[in-house]
Amino acid sequence: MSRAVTPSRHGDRPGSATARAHANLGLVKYWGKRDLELNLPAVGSISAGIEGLWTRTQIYFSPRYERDLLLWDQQKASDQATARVSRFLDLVRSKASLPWHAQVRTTSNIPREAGLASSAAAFASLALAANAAVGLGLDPGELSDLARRGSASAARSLFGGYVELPADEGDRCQARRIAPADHFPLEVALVLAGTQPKAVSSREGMIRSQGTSPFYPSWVSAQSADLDRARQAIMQRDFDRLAETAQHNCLKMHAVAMTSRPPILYPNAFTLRGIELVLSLRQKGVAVFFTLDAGANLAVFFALPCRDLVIGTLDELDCPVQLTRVGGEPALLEVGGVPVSPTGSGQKGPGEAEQQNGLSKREGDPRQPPEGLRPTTPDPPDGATKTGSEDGCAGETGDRTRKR
Ligand code: 2P0
Repeated sequence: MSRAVTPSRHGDRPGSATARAHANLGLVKYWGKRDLELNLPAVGSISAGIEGLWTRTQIYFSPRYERDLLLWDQQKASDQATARVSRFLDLVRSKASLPWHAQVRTTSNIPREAGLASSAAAFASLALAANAAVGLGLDPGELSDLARRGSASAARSLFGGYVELPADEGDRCQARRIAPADHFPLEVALVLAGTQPKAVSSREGMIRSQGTSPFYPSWVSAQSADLDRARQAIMQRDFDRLAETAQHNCLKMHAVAMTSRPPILYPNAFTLRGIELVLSLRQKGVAVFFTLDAGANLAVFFALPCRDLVIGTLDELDCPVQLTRVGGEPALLEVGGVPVSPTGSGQKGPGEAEQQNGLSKREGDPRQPPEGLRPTTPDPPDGATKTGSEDGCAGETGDRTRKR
């Protein structure tokens, strides 16, 4: 699609806009590509938007620029990262029949390339801002299709709450919202077990897995059943069904990664201990489950009544923990210098002012690796001996998770 645009129609700052988008974490994972050039997924996926992880992107197209410039937190980005953004902007320029280059400035509280969906938030916010800056007028579905070309998971960040990106046939693939976050409100503890950039990117990992893991074909063939289960669980607010499906799907994805040649190991010792702790809570009937993307950081989803129990148990890890929830509505903040956010300020999104680093002091710095893993397992905190039913946080009986 090519639409002639007039960037100068936006006031006295032609071709500029700012948008915010959030990270999302796969509950049913995307791992594999059907088309490398068009970045089409080989499998469908379902994600949850993460309220506390966001990226804010400002874009400014101008005939004065000779090339694209990318600034990350006011620092010039690497040539590689700039080239990736430039390739994405070529798509926008082609759709808009616009020759101008752009300056792109991002601010984010997400550790980069650490399995916390930094590229999803980055390309979703970039797509949203670029669309507005050049007046393309793409709707959310079309925008998600565009964002997918930058990073497939970015398609899911064009919507908050629970989102599905199907593995459609053809050369398009748009995400769609399954349910808003308040349909099935869940809390999330992000256990920051390793926030350094991963050794193997998702893209490289997927290509390697497709070519070498003996389990890749069965991973692909079982995916639609997992998608059906997770979709139904979300619609029915069935915590246990979602928990079992998400955990199993996560472990399958990592089994495929681990059995690639050379192997790809994203979890570390902290991650594995965290998984053990979550599984022990689940055995006691606590409404909690884990997942991890292409990185060591563990995402622990739980029902609100279980909060103290879950946090107290995760405390054993001595890792920074960021508390947040499912959410993550994207927002267009300004166009041509004119605020357009729903709040009217166009300046701060939910939690932005309070969470410039995404963490309270107690929770530590997400960019610092945790200190050593404790050698022994201490007694569980007081709450950990309770069963779910005693404090209202059992998998199927907690207030927030009861089936309708
Ligand atoms: C997911 N991941 O569903 C899975 C789980 C990583 C592991 O979506 O190559 O960074 O840019 O399209 O979008 C990460 O995938 O990969 C991802 P590209 P992307 O959350």
